[in-house]
Amino acid sequence: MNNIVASTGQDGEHITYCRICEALCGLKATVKDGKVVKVEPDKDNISSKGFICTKGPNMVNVMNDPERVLYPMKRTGGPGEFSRVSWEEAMDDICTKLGAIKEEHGGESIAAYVGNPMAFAGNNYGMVISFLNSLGSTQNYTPCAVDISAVCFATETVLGPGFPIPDIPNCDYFLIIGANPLESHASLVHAPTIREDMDAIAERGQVVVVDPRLTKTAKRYHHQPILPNTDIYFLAGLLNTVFDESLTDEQFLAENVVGVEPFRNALKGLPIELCSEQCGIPVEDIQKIARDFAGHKRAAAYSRLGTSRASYGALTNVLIMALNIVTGKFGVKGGSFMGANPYLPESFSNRGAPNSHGMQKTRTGDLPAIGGHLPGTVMADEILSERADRLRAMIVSAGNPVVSFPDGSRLEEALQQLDVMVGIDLYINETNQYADYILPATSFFEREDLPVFSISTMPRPAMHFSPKVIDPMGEAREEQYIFMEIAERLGLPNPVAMTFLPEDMWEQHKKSDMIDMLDLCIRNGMAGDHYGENPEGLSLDKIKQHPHGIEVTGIDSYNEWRRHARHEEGKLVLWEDNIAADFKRLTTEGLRLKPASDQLALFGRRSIKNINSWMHNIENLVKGAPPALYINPEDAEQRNIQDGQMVVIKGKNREAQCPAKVTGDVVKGSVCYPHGWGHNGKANWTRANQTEGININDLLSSDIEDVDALTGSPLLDGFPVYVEAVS
Ligand SMILES: Nc1nc2c(c(=O)[nH]1)N[C@H]1C(S)=C(S)[C@@H](COP(=O)(O)OP(=O)(O)OC[C@H]3O[C@@H](n4cnc5c(=O)[nH]c(N)nc54)[C@H](O)[C@@H]3O)O[C@H]1N2
Ligand SMILES: Nc1nc2c(c(=O)[nH]1)N[C@H]1C(S)=C(S)[C@@H](COP(=O)(O)OP(=O)(O)OC[C@H]3O[C@@H](n4cnc5c(=O)[nH]c(N)nc54)[C@H](O)[C@@H]3O)O[C@H]1N2
Ligand code: SF4
Ligand SMILES: [Mo]
Repeated sequence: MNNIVASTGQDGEHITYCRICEALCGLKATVKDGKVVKVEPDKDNISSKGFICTKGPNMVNVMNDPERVLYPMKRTGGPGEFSRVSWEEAMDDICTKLGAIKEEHGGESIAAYVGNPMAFAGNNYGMVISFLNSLGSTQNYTPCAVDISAVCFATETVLGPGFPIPDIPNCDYFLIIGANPLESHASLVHAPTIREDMDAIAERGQVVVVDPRLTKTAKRYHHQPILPNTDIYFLAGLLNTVFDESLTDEQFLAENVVGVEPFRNALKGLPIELCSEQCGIPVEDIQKIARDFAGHKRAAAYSRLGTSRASYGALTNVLIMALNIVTGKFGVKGGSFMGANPYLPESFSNRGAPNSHGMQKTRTGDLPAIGGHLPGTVMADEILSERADRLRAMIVSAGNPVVSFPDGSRLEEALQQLDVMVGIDLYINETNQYADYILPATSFFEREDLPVFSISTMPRPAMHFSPKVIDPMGEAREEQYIFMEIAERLGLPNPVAMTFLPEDMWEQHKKSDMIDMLDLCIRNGMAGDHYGENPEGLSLDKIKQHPHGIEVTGIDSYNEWRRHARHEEGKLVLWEDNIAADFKRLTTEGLRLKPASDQLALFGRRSIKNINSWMHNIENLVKGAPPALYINPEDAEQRNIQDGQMVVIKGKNREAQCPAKVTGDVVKGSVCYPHGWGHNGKANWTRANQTEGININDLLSSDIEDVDALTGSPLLDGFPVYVEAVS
């Protein structure tokens, strides 16, 4: 193994890792004359073993994109019209305005939205929440409501905060519900080699993919089609079969679970015939999957986006956890378990902790914060509200909510009502085009990092440190230093120190940054070196000596859930008020936003060459035909729609036109179109603006009555639309 790497900015090969998605693939970057000129897979990376996708190398084109923002920019005209200013001028004005808003209207008038790429930046974790708290603000928005809130809700309700992960390396039956890991490279489970892992499972057992579309993953393994937004019924059908046929693990339930009886009784309100009719899967097929799942000693049920933004997304994810639990496949080899987090100390315990959900609610709509994240669905309302402490200032870092949330056109109107808006980004995008200032961020090649978010989703825990490959280009700065400077200028404590240390230590750690703090946590953590007490343990220095990654050992991952359990006796909880209320809603009201007989259920897709809204300025990734609306041949025939013809999709508040692709890959009654497109020409990405996709989210709804009451998540998959041919 080649452990000798060039130091920051030096010509030669640098070992680093990709931070575009959760796979965190190992990369080898070649630097010449101070620039990254080539990116290849790091064949020696202990997790990704030489796997990368096309986006990793194309990140160099993002970094070197002539349209990248490399200097602080001040808006000097309409949306998207900016001129270069100095950091000093930008920071002076931003801080004066934020200070005045806090003084006059209170901290709650100031919000932040931190987008997806920051989940992979070890330099960001939790820091923005601390920054807001020091201002007296709880207005922390993220994409969670369009992503993981349902999972977070379910996990914290049943167990405690964290993520349940499937033991992919060891299971023999892998039930995937609403995820497409061969294109997404897996979410909420770190699995860069997931294709090899799933091939091995298929060899020794079975991989079943429940999806309304014959995806790449479904095609390779066993596909079980389902109608969008009906998984709640499919899962109720599975669980009823498990209970009715006594496929439960009674000993595990007796020792470890409370609330089984009321949970089981509630399921009786959803008989399997009803479940089958609603989700479109024959009774025998539901029963077979239940029997096969329970019958394999090592089986794991796993789901991602396809179940998370559904009309009962939170309850659906409770049922997925319940399926793993009642069949005795939770916390065991080959089942699913709570990922270990080596940043936590050995003494960590959640015993007796309250459920954080609903401790904070949105001021408009009364929707719960999930894990401290407010649903972005209400941002426009919060800005446009009449209340004295309405949102007047917003910092958007690494996000594009105008495109990533439903009804973005309304958010665009609202953003123009802010007194001050700051963007921190690599680009001028559809959202920060309205900012007063855009501050230039570093790409991952220009900063050091450790995995933080992903570490507890690793079935095979491993630590990777990446030094900076090159110094920040232009005047780009890391997000943490931007927030630290704003805090200092406003006379507030260092948000990084606030995140990790008790108050009496903040002054002493005025200049400490994220990597300093993470080192502290690792060394004191459950796998740490405890400053010499455990010489075999981890420290940042030790991790740095292993540029291709180092395995985290000495953690009993399967039993890790026990220290995360909130229940006073450390048990799993299948019944509480929120679950009861949602079961009642489901059995009395049925599905929210169920398509009428002449409507179709619109759901999304991802493709390997794209990541959400932001790599569309790169020619390699967007060349070719624009995205099309996939429609089933029967639905197309009914509407006189020919393959390739333009169609109009009519959503809640708006309509849009795109080409149709007639294909049996999507189930009858549904249509499929990806999100992240529809660049409206105001952002300054020339190539992206030439693409012909539409912003599908603008057809969907953020209205309070349309979102999931338990999480504030909008319905993104299964939204009812009308589709007609354009003559
Ligand atoms: N190439 C690429 N990779 C990515 C991303 C990207 O944009 N591009 N995004 C990253 C991000 S931010 C995330 S969160 C992850 C997401 O990771 P995944 O969840 O694995 O990604 P998706 O492709 O959205 O998979 C969701 C699947 O659910 C299916 N589905 C839709 N509606 C339903 C339903 O009602 N029921 C069921 N059972 N299935 C349904 C869809 O057809 C789709 O195949 O991917 C990450 N990786
Ligand atoms: N209909 C529909 N909508 C969806 C989804 C869906 O499946 N269907 N998926 C949802 C999901 S899972 C997610 S995660 C959200 C994503 O939603 P967002 O996070 O709001 O949006 P992104 O498109 O990821 O935009 C990321 C921005 O960060 C910038 N950026 C990239 N790297 C960095 C960096 O290192 N630092 C800084 N400061 N900026 C950087 C990019 O230029 C871009 O402008 O979209 C959601 N929206
Ligand atoms: S799968 Fe692609 S985008 Fe994701 S981390 Fe690996 S190289 Fe990067
Ligand atoms: Mo996401």
